[in-house]
Amino acid sequence: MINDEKRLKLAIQKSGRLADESRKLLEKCGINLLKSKDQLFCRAQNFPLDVFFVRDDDIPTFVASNACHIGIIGQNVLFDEQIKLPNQKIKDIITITELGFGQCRLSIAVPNGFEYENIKSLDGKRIATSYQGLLSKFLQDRSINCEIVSMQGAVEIAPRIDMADAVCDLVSTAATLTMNGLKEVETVLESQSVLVRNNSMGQAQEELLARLMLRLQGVLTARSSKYVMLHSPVDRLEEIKGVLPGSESPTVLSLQGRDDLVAVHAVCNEGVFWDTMEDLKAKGASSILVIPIEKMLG
Ligand code: PRT
Ligand code: ZN
Repeated sequence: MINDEKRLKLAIQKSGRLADESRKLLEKCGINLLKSKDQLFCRAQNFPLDVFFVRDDDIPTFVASNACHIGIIGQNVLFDEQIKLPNQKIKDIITITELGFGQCRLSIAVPNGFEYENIKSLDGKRIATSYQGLLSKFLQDRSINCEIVSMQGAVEIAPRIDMADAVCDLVSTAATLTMNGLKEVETVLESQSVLVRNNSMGQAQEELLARLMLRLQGVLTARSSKYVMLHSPVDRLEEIKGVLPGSESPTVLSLQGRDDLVAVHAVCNEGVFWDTMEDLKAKGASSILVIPIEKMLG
């Protein structure tokens, strides 16, 4: 029999915008999940991890109550619940790391015809939102008085049916706002998905979490890093090394039969964009290869 006390429990979104990326991240950490569509719980095959598939709004409660030790959630949901709910254990949930997916912003938007000058233009207005916690704090911090109209979805239609004068909703491309004749005027929060933890887990879980974090950091660092290989004229080597973004000590190798050229291999920790490559080429580099890195450790 498997000892439950020696397993780490993770809550992720069952279905929705964060579900696929959360699962993919676990796969990249070498953790295999066998899950049929409506399963609520899954025991990982090759790591002492149990995964619970729940609605994103329930993740803070799962983690706070120690039903799960860790969770993957959007900051927008986490912060909103932390403001709204009196439960101290929810307030005590800690963010371990940002995960770099599910990026969006919580914004206030008004109808195109609304003459908006600054935040004071919202004083006395009705704002529809599913994020009462974050919105009321944002307004309170700026001494703006509004009536908050609480809605669970379809917030963007509220001004059209005269339920509200403005909305406060999540935006990624802004296509939804545009389609509904709304314009963004204030950003309440920039958000992305994060890995969170509670403070109630035992020593066994702390150790498993440390093991998981090593893998996760490897995946996250690798994702933002690239392996660059190029040929550099010997007399321009220093100049070329200077252009390689975020690489500390590139490997320099001789090329057989060439004393004017060397091969340079480097792990670049920052984005390698087309303009970096053009810059390298302009400095005399040739045969430039930029390769994604799958995993990195140490
Ligand atoms: O069923 P469950 O409760 O688990 O899911 P849900 O329906 O509450 O959430 P879901 O799956 O829609 O979103 C989960 C999380 O994804 C959110 O909490 C955010 O952290 C993140 N996220 C990232 C987004 C968006 N981008 C996003 N664009 N969540 C929602 N949207 C919606 C937004 O509400 C609006 O309706 O997309 C529309 C706007 O998109 P654009 O591209 O037109 O601007
Ligand atoms: Zn939800």
